[in-house]
Amino acid sequence: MKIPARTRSSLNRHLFDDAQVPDALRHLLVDISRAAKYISYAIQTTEAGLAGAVNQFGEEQQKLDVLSDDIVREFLCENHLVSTYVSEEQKEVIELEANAPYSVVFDPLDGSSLIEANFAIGSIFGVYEGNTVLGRKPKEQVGALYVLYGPRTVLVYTTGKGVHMFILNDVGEFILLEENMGVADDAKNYSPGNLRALDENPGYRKAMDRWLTEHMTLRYSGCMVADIHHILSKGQGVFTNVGGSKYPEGKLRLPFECGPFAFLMEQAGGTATDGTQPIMEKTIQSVDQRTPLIIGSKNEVERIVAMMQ
Ligand code: P6P
Repeated sequence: MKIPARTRSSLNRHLFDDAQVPDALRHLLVDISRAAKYISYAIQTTEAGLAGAVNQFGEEQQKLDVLSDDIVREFLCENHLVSTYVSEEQKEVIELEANAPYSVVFDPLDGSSLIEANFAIGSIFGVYEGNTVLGRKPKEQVGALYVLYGPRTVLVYTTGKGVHMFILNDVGEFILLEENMGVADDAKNYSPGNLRALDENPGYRKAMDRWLTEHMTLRYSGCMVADIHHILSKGQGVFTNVGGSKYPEGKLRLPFECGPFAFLMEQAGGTATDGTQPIMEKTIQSVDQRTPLIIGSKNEVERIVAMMQ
């Protein structure tokens, strides 16, 4: 029987036909997308501002980031494909099944402090082959994806063959919205985090002054998933979170925040560095390892690095 022409491209079908990844990786990525649907639902139905309190039925409401972590864990256990995982919500590497083929890093709900302000927040995932993430480099990832819970819930993934965006439709399926998202070499927008470092980091101050004098457009929400998605969806921009006294290595974590985004951004034609080396080349030494991050349009990243030398 001839396979019907493609009328809609689901995530599952795109992973099979376009990414052509091994079935086990496709299964794992689809399961991660299933977890994201439940997180999206939890965000929509939890009375904002009551997260982590008691709901109108007197039931204890878990904080949404704890609930999101539990949801992801449930799906990572269900498919017997995950050997270990590293979560922003867990202090140690969590071991599931020793002989399973993949290890996963994730931030189940990045930007959760913004929930009560009803800002867009997101989940970040990276996938490695094998049974450990410690000692690995982000360039070894076989998959990276994020889900942005905004006015629309979108999922963006790469497995090394470009960056592709899907939207969660009314029947709960992620449907292809845009293939091969790209980032231009020059930026018009800037997204500067950890501004408390401006007074202590002269190079960062120089970069900020230049963005202001060149009248570039500021776009910053406080959630890196939304801010870096802004770069990918606009096709240009730069996002920074660099060191200062409060966070000497910057605020963001290498394993489950900067590593997955570095893979995605390089696949989109951009770049990601800590100011001295590519994020993709940094060895993960601990689950909560922080790193400075300058990510986005190549030429702008290079200009910032030169000023911060
Ligand atoms: P700052 C959110 O908590 C987060 O981890 C990132 O999503 C975001 O970019 C950063 O922290 C915000 O940092 O310094 O602006 O509060």
